Amino acid sequence: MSQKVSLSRYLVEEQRSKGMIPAQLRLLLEVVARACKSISHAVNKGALGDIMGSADIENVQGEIQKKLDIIANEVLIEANEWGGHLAAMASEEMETIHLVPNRYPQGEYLLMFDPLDGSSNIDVNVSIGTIFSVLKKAEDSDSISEKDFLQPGLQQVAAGYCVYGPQTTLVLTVGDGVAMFTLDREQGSFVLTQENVKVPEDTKEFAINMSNMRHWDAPVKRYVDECLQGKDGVRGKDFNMRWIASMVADVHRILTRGGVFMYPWDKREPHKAGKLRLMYEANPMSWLIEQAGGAATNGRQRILELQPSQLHERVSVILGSKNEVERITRYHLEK
Ligand code: P6P
Repeated sequence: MSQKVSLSRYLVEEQRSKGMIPAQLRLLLEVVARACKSISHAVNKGALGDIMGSADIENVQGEIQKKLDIIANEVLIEANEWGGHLAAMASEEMETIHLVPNRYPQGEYLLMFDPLDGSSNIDVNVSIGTIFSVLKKAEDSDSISEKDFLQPGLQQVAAGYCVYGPQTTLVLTVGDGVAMFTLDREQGSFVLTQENVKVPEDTKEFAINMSNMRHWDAPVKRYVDECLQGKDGVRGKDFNMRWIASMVADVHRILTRGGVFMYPWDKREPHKAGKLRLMYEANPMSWLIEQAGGAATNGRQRILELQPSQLHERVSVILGSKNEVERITRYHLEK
């Protein structure tokens, strides 16, 4: 039987062969992976632990937090504070950035995360996940502030997610392709189960919340209508549809078998660019998709090139199989 490659061994060998994972970044990724293991353990308890349901607290997004949202956020904060690899953290669940306490040494990395994406699915036992993105602080930056985080997605040095589903799988890129690690619960470690992940350039599967159809902009409606016309329409093939309402699960399916995911701007809240957050949802997922040969735009621009103006800003997201994303983007640019 071929020897199992642990996450730690993968990171060491990647550094040895490609020089892309310096020791502090390796420590960061191992700490985040351990935090995800703890979150997976809490999620898997379900109703057996006092962790289901709402915490009856509203977060910065105006959403009522689930108990597990708070638990996951605290696990990530506590795991990353003491290691000396971070300067600061930012989370979907916290209005402002979280500086590493003075009692610990400061590092050069900035960590952003959505601690538990898709948490509306917790109580119905549907896959959820943790999304994370890593940036480097500017060399000359001594007092860290929110503006240190406002870097385009192209500046990321690592990004990934951990999906808590039938398997707990960590998916990671440091800019040298995408690798997947499945949690071996007997050993308690993440084991490499796929590398050089590739998203097929074409697909017959789209993901969007169809209940918002009447609110979509014309290019999105045109694209979805053509998919629904199937082989008798301009696309000449039938399409399937999936919507898990958990971005991590939908993106994992696309990285595994292709597809296109859309959460576009719509007329419900026209002043908002979209529902999903740029810094800790769209940017890490877009980099993973691009590293696997896919594409990611906001309908008009490459997501990774967008210059953020605030920590929790939202963005329209169209990502997945390259040829589908290019078609949808073309429809937007023709409008
Ligand atoms: P809707 C989960 O709340 C999330 O942020 C993403 O994970 C998911 O893709 C989307 O929102 C689901 O939104 O409007 O379909 O419930």
